Amino acid sequence: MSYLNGKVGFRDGLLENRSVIKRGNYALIETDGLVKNVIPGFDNCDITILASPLLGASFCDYLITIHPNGRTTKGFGGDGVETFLYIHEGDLTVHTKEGDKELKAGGYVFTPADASLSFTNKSDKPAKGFLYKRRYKEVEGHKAHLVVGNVHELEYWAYENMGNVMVTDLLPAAKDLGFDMNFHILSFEPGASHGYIETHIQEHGALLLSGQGMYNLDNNWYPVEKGDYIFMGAYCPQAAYAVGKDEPLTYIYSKDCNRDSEI
Ligand code: UGY
Ligand code: MN
Repeated sequence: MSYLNGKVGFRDGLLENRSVIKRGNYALIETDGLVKNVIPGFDNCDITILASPLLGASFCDYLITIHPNGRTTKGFGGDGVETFLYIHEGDLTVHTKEGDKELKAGGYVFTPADASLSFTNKSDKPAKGFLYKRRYKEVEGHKAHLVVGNVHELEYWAYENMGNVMVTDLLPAAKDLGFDMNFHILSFEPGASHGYIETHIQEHGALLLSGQGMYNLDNNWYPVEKGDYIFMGAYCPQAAYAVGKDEPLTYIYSKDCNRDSEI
């Protein structure tokens, strides 16, 4: 059952679900089973909290549907918390210190920790997004800044010299130590895969935007598809094969960067 897939009430088949939760290590969360969470400060929005510290993540991820006239009433984040919003369907007006910015599908906004994120859906259709917040880790002499963009206007390049895997960075963290995290998009043509099973300290929260694949999480293989969410905790071994015929396996994901480990 989920308000997101329209499957509610009596079910024809057995109760079954692909979600797997290994707290602190990884989680695969499919759409079926997700419920709405009420969060003060959001008007006329449906929100589901995905990753959180209760799952073992140092950040929070959310699915958000902003209905027509839906809006933030007090700003999200700020006071040391940075935020990011990616819109995968619909239009949204974001209110920034540089004025109002119009996000279309593929649009995104990063708001640094000294400002909060606010928006209004002025359109007559719902806007659907992937929302993120994290406590910012400062580093002397550097500072993150507001970023507004659209993934359809970014340059993509071959991932680790593999022409059937494309990647892009949504934030300028590779050139700016002020950013302590980045968002990326990775896209695997059917049959493509990572070149190795990664093991690294960084955490990820990934939303699958298209396609199907087999995902390795801590050396367990899981079928995955568009709409699934994956949390990968620090040091969780991870890799994917894309399967299917026509559609690439594409996901947007966060990754912390540019900071030493705490001790
Ligand atoms: O950037 C990354 O660490 C990315 N390659 N990880 C992943 O796709 N699971
Ligand atoms: Mn990784």
